[in-house]
Amino acid sequence: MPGLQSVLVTGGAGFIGSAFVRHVVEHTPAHVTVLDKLTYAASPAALADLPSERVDLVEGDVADPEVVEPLVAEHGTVVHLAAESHNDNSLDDPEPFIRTNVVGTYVLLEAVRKADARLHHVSTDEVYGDLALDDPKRFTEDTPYRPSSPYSAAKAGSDHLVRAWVRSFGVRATISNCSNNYGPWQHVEKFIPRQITEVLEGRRPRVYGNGRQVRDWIHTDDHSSALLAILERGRIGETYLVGADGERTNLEIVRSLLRIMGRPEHDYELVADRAGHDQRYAIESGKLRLELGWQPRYADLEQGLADTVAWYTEHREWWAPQKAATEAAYAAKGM
Ligand code: NAD
Ligand code: TDX
Repeated sequence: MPGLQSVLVTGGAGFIGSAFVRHVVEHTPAHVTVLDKLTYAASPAALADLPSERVDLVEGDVADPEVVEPLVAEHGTVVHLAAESHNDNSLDDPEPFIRTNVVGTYVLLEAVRKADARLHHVSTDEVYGDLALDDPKRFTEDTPYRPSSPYSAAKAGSDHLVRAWVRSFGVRATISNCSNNYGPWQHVEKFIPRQITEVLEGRRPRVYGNGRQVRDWIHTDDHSSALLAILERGRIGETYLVGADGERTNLEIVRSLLRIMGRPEHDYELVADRAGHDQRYAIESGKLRLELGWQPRYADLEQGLADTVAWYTEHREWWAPQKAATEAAYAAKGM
């Protein structure tokens, strides 16, 4: 596509969305409009230091066609990140996950179809279900869909809708499925920020089940550069897997965080397991690397974790207001 001039980013006040907006402002001349419902997960503060002439924030629901249609028509290019994103919440109440992730994507697709806009849909590797711990395979673009949780099933549904709109209506869309992200501005409900902030509050990290589950970690800055590469150079109708070879067990991550934070490596607690807990995710990202020349910058996960610990240590005023309510909800479930 010709140089990016203007882009609508749904969910752009969230963890990954705000990182992507920062990346676009830094690496392109484009104007960015963020459409975000500003749920409990949003952090408008993450956008506050960006130049106001480059970024607008519109508060609204991606499932509301009256809000979405004029914005899509005005911008012509959309990157879709708006979603309910936390597996544990989807087990407590699936309804918002269906509304935002499935119905929201449908409403956006109809707006994109009417405006003949370009769409990039941001999804997750969890649509593929999980791999066994002793299985050497990794997910590829051809792995069959087999989601486990209401969250991942709703994301799988959204991916299927995008593919159907490409095939049936000729919508110009790409899809990416990324592994677990870490970095600044991630809500304290998620694994890495939860454990860092538990230690900062003088408590012990809390690991579900036996802690042997494997996640494939990537820094949000690397996810952002992948999203821009796909938006600018990806082939319409294609899916790209995004990952940075960051496989670790949950216990390995907790031990690394404890080491970085100067605490004994065994100083964690095993708590109740997540229902239906996926065992292992792992991404083969050769297509993205070979076709689009993408490479992660954070090759060293330990360095990325150390940077993230430093960020949470310096941003207590941002996360502290969310922390007590998040922990109270976990405590009620024995997690
Ligand atoms: P997040 O929960 O931090 O942010 C989601 C944002 O979407 C929030 O700002 C929220 O206010 C907004 N939002 C929610 N419902 C909305 C609605 N109905 N209308 C408009 N905005 C709404 O999530 P995240 O971790 O930044 O994830 C962003 C996207 O990336 C999601 O689509 C998620 O499935 C995908 N993803 C996340 C990861 C990860 O590790 N976090 C990995 C792969 C893919
Ligand atoms: O306190 C905890 N203790 C723990 O052991 C929490 C919050 C999590 N865990 C475990 C569960 C998982 O095995 O850590 C792992 C990571 O958990 P989450 O941060 O909840 O992430 P996950 O369920 O893997 O999903 C994440 O990656 C894929 C994002 O939340 C999704 O939005 C994304 O699609």
